[in-house]
Amino acid sequence: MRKYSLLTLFKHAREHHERWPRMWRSPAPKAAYEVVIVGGGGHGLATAYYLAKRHGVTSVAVVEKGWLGGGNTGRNTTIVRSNYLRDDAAHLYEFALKLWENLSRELNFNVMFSPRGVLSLGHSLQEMRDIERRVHANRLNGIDGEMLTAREVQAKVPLLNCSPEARYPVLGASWQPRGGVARHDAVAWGYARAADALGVDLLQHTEVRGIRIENGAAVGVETNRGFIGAGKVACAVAGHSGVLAAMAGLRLPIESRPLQALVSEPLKPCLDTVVMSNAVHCYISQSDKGDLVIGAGADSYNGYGQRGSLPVVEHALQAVCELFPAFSRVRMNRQWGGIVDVCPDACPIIGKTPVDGLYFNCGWGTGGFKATPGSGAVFADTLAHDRPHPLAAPFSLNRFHSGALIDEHGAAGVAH
Ligand code: FAD
Ligand code: PYC
Repeated sequence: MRKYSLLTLFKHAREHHERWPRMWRSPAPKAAYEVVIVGGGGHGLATAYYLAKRHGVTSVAVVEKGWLGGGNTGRNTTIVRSNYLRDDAAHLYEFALKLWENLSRELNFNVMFSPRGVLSLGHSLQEMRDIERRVHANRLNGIDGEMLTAREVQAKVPLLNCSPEARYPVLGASWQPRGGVARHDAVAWGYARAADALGVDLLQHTEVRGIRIENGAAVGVETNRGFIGAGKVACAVAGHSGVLAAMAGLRLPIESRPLQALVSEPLKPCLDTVVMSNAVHCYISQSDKGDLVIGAGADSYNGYGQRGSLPVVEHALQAVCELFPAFSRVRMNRQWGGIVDVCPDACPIIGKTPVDGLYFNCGWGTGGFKATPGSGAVFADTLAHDRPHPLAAPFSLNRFHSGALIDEHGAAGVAH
């Protein structure tokens, strides 16, 4: 093996840090684009990428008021799974999971997708019945899933307190082996770099302040950098969906709520799956860096602040200590919040609005990270063909008029 002196290593590291190529351009806005996507989170960036890659639509701008991936995409606990109860939702999330499985290769960017399995614990007979129903429904849809006994759960997660004396004893769990976690920033960066390479303009620090509508159709967006014309305006702004909709005179059935997460100091590897518990209520995994990544329920009030209240975080940590007594002395490093966009049926809205040329992809609430590739692919298809992609059709805004809601509160895994 070649040996390097410390000085050589230092010089090498410095040089490479100084000469990193930019991953995407920073262009000035053009006067107009075929499609303007508002929101540079994972969903907006994935939509831009698939528009260019699969549909040859390259006159596209992604308009982001902050930095790419700085919203919920860069703030979430990165759990990826497809074990939803209803057929329509299960098909959509499974489509996304299949894209995750090849995403690093597709983007030539390591998104660190780690299919380490997701456990959903059952702590009561009713919860076990609900979990089992979901596993059966998943298997009928060709989605992997198994029921585990408490003993099998204990064997998978030795640190978990499976004592029958616990306040809410672990009775068993569902297990989706193909689920797991991914590196959230990398997903945004990978899509951004690939979209830029295909000619998409990524406009950061560009805030949409108005949607210009002429003769009942959206014709562009007013921004802090001037007016940008658009053949189609596609909003993927998560917690700000209500704000953008109001700019077009629309009201969406969406509530914006804070959802918090926190990470601990790094530990040696001790947890190699994702554990979710609805009853005690927390979800936890260990990042490749060693931090425990922890989350809980949404704060119960509406708001646009990217922070939440202390009781929710305290409650999550009580749950972690109850499930994992060995973690009770672990120190927490950081806490933050995102703004999640929650629909009454805990399912997204994808597609057209009553305003011609204006489309929304929103309402993913507490669970849209896992959907990122699938959401981008079906939204791009919907925009390119001006009709809903078959997987997106059940998730139209119209379901709130027809009553065809798709209740996924049980599978959401997050109290809200
Ligand atoms: P975002 O990433 O929020 O992107 C929207 C972008 O729009 C933002 O960057 C914002 O700055 C921009 N924007 C807003 N208004 C404007 C404007 N006027 N002009 C220009 N730009 C604008 N999901 C899972 O599947 N698994 C999880 O484990 C999970 N955990 C979560 C934990 C937390 C704490 C949070 C907050 C969310 C979690 N989620 C999870 C949900 C998931 O993060 C989101 O559903 C998903 O990331 C939404 O992606 P997005 O691209 O639609 O939104
Ligand atoms: O949707 O799996 C999920 C999830 C876990 C934590 C937040 N959302």
